[in-house]
Amino acid sequence: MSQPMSAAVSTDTQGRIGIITLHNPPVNALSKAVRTGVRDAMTHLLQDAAIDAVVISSDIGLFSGGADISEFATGDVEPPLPDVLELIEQADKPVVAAINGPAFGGGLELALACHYRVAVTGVKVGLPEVHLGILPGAGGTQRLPRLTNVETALNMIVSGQPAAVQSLSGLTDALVDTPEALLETACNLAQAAVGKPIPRTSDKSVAAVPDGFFEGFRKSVARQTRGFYAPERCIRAVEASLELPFEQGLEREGALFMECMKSPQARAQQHFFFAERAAGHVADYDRDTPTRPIARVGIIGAGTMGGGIAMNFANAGIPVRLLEIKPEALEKGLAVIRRNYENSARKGKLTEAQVEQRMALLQGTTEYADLADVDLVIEAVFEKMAVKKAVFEQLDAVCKPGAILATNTSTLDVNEIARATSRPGDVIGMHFFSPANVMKLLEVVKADDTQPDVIKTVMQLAKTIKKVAVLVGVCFGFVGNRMIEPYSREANRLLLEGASPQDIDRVLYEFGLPMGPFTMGDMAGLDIGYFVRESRRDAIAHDPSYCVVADKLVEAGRVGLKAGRGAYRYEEGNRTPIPDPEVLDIARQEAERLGVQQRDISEQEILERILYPLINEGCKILEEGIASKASDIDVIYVYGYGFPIYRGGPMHYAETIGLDNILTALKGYQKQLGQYGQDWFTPAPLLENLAASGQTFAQWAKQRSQS
Ligand code: 3H9
Repeated sequence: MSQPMSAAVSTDTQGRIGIITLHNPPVNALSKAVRTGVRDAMTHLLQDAAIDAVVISSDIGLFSGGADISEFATGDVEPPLPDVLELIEQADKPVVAAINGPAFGGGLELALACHYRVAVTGVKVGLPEVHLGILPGAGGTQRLPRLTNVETALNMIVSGQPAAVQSLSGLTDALVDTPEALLETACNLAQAAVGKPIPRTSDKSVAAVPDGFFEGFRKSVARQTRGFYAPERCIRAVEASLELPFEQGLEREGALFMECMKSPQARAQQHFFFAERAAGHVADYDRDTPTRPIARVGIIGAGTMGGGIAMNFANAGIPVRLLEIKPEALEKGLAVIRRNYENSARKGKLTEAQVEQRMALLQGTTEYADLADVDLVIEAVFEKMAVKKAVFEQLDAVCKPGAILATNTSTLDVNEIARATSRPGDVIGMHFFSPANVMKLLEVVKADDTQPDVIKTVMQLAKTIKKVAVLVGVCFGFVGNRMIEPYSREANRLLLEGASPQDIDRVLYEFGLPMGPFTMGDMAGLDIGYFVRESRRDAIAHDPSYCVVADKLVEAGRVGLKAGRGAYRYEEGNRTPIPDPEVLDIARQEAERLGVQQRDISEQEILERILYPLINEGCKILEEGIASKASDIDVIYVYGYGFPIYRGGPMHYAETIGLDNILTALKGYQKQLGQYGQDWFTPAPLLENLAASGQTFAQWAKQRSQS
């Protein structure tokens, strides 16, 4: 008879085996109720003379997603997870973990503390704490090296990547093929262990590693861990498993865990964990809103963007019709996709058979009529309103009723595009980021008439194609590109005032971005920004200093890497940017012409001048309702623009600096800027309000939703 210890944990018996079952949907997080429940259940079963052994299992699809991250902020750790696991490991009756589904973080640590582990083949296990800015703090860094080996443990803990349970030699004592067979096998194993010496992981020793192993490992991960605080602490904790006896190793792990937990990076990364999930909580639809089935997709344009978008669907097993008007362009597009897949195969990421399966899902066409039966069509043609409208008129004529018509525009008015059709309710923006087959972000743009079921369908479809979708409203550039505008504008203005491209790039690289604005601009092509400026000269005409150096560079043929010259120069066949005095000369001449005094500019000023206007724009975007939450902006910037995740995104970063400090700095720069550019620094009313009231973005959003 099953006895609930708490709503989240129950006990049952099978003969002389006690079974503890976790039930804390959605992920069996090890919240206070679960830790208390497991501790009480263990204590009860260990005292029960009718019980010889214990099995710990789960009755939801996961074994456990680990510690309850939402409890970290409360500071309530009682009963501490390490103490509960100590109780399990020191039990004088054998304890078996029955791992039915994913076991992550504290969930895997729970299993590691048991005396035996049985798992379903294929289940993923991992210690992803590093992604939350912390390390496994319930014995994972000491027990995993003892059960597997140091190298496996280091790789798992520092990368945070999960592995299939069967690939981890030493971890499990038995594997079963189906979840149905698990409990019986676990109970049999428990029964067979009765009366035998109890194999405690803490009693095992760690196999030695060659001299210099840890230094070699540090070097091998230096690039991907640049700027992060937790990975080095993870390494030190695993080192302790070799250097110290188990108990002292646990203490060292605990101390390193607390160091990480107190770091601003942990707060930022945990903020981001919830931000990413909150992006999927959208007020425009609810549980009852239907979705439209998407079995076949059409894509207009087989260029870099269209091809990348098409690959996402083929990767997810969804057939695609790829349309180009010119057969040569179509052939070229399909050939590029094949080459991309073949490169992946060469790197061992795909098999030859998978390449062929994916290519078979991509059917080229030059006829709009072939899109008559698709459920969703995504347009990825030249970024000009007239061209887009012509495409949507054609789609309106050929697509079946109910088909979703999406545009991949990165700047244009989706309402105007929707009005080119007789069915604006079916029109939506799907703004992919380049390269579209790699970048995780998808800005989903709702226009005035977009129907809730269309929004819900596209938001859910994003998950199917492994994108993180953020719903945004219509304005020039939506969220991401609108905010990048002040970022590049100020970088250019600083160049005019005397900072060099390499100074500016270095400051942003050290802040944590993958590269600074000038290296990025050269890679993308400076002509792209130039064309955008050409299309909005009216809006910028009042400021003759606006990106003036960038304009001069383009006009001198310095369009970036592809020309071997941009904000830097490049040697033939080499992508390394080389500082070029000619660029500084151009900046000097322009400064003289405009009466701008060149000077030495501090690193702090460079950072603030570039990031604070971007944050200010974020505030305007929030106030206008273009983004519904500050955390959505953070998700867009981390996944779309490489903003360092350990700073939580620009809006979280703003709160760590203090909104009042940002406001003061903006006002200071506004005064300092002189004749040109002052208006760009006008603080957003929302920033003024929050700085005055001391409210956070989240508190403001909550208040707004209630009013
Ligand atoms: C740890 O264990 C520390 C220990 O070493 C030491 C302690 C002393 N806690 O992702 P989903 C929520 S640190 C609280 O959409 P999926 C999530 O916010 C932990 N909540 O589902 C969402 O809520 P909502 C180490 C959590 O099926 C809902 O559950 N563990 C937690 O796509 C569904 O989540 C990790 O880092 C949690 N641990 O993926 C694993 N996990 O519906 C973190 C999820 O309100 N979790 N939620 O938006 C994951 O990676 C994925 O959630 C998982 C399921 C793969 C488990």
